[in-house]
Amino acid sequence: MRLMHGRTEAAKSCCRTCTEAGSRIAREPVNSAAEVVLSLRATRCSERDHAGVCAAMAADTVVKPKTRVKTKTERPRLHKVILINDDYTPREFVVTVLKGEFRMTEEEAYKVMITAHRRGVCVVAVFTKDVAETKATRATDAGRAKGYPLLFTTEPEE
Ligand code: TYC
Repeated sequence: MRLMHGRTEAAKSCCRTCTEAGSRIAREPVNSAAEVVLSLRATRCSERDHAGVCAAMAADTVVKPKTRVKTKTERPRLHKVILINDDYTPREFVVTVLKGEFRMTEEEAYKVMITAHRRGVCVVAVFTKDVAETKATRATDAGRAKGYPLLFTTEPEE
């Protein structure tokens, strides 16, 4: 069988019964979203066991979808780590924590620290939820270990 303008066409048959079966299929419209390829492999055809031939026809039916399944992988939402100002933690200690936990240079860390100092808060960086929470906890714990109220929080990015 061959696909012809959305219909199948009997390519070859080996007996009258099969020709009729083929023609019947040929008259049936093909699903527009699918290409139906039917191959006849009637090696031992006869009127008597033509049911077997039809079964072979059915078994050889391959449906090849024309439409493609597009997998959409959504990126994980990022979370901000926010540094909160306080009146007690020494500036230099804040800089040290930023450098150690967030791999910042002295200059970057100072800018973040001074922004939090002046404005009350400063976004340090964005990470996946897990990483943001782990880093915020570790940085906050570093301050607590020294008796400082240094605080890092997290929140999801818009
Ligand atoms: N405000 C603190 C001080 O003057 C320094 C500081 C800056 C502390 C930023 C926390 O998030 C902070 N010693």
